Amino acid sequence: MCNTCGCGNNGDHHHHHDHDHDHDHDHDHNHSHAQNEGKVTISLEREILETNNRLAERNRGFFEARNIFAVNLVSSPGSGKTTLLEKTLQSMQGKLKFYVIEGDQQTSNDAARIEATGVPVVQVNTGSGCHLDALMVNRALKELDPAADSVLFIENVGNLICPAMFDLGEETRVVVMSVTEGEDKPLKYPDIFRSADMCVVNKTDLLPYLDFNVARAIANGLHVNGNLKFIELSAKTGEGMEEWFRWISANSR
Ligand SMILES: Nc1nc2c(ncn2[C@@H]2O[C@H](COP(=O)(O)OP(=O)(O)OP(=O)(O)O)[C@@H](O)[C@H]2O)c(=O)[nH]1
Ligand SMILES: [Mg+2]
Repeated sequence: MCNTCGCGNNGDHHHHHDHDHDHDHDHDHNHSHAQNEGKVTISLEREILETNNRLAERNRGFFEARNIFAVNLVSSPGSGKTTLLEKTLQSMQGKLKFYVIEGDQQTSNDAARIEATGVPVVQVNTGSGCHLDALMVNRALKELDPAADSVLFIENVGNLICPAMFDLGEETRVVVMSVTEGEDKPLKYPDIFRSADMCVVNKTDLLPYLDFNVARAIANGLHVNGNLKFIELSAKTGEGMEEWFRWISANSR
C-alpha cells in the first residue's frame, strides 16, 4: 500500500493519531520508533485490506443476487477507459442494461461523459485516495440501485499500483494498456496485471507512429499472468471493438 499519497486513509484516523503520538513521546527512541512504526503500519494495512475484503464480499453477494456482471476497469491515467466506455455504451445500450460507477480523485468530468450516453452513472471522488475501495462502491451501489441482469462498469482511479490491492467485489477485472505507455508496463507494475482477467490494448490506431511492439507487450503480460486474455482495439476508430463487445455479451447473462 502506498503510504505517501493518503491512500488507505478512509476512516483510518488511528494511523495518523498513533503516528503523532509516537512523535510526541518517543524522541529518545528513534530507532525503535522507526521499527515500531513499521509494525504498526503493516498491521494497519492488513486491517484495512481485511475490512475491504469483507465489504467486497458483500458487494459480490449483491451482484450475485441480482445477476449483475460487474467489471472493474483499471489502468494508468489517460489510457482510454472512459472513451472505451462511451463507445461501448453507445453501441450496446440497446442489447444490455448498463450502469457505471466513475472513480476519480476530483471532478465529475467522466460521469458527465457517461451521462451524455444516457446510462445511469454515479461519480465517486476519492479526494487524497488513489483507488476505489469496496465501501465507496457499496455506497455508490445504494445510490445507483442497478437492476437485475445488468452490466456494471466500475472505472477505477487512473493508477497502476494501488487499485490492484483493493477487491471491489467485481466479477472480473480489466486492465487497459494503451500503446503509448510502452510494452514493459506488465513487468514494471506486475500486481495489477496479475490481478486482471483481461487486458485491453488500446489506441492501436497510433501504432504506425510508435515503436510499441504488441507481441512483446502481450508476452510481458503473459509472463506475469499466464491466464491473461488480450483484446487489441482502438476506442477511437472502432477497430477491434467487435471482439470486446462479444466478450461482454458472452460474460453477461
Ligand atoms: N488515438 C487514440 N486516442 C484515444 C483512444 N482512446 C482514448 N484516446 C484519447 O486518450 C485521452 C484519454 O482518454 P480517456 O478516455 O479520458 O482516458 P481515461 O483512461 O478515462 O483517463 P482517466 O480517467 O483520467 O484515467 C483522450 O484524449 C482520448 O480521446 C484511442 O483508441 N486512440
Ligand atoms: Mg476516465
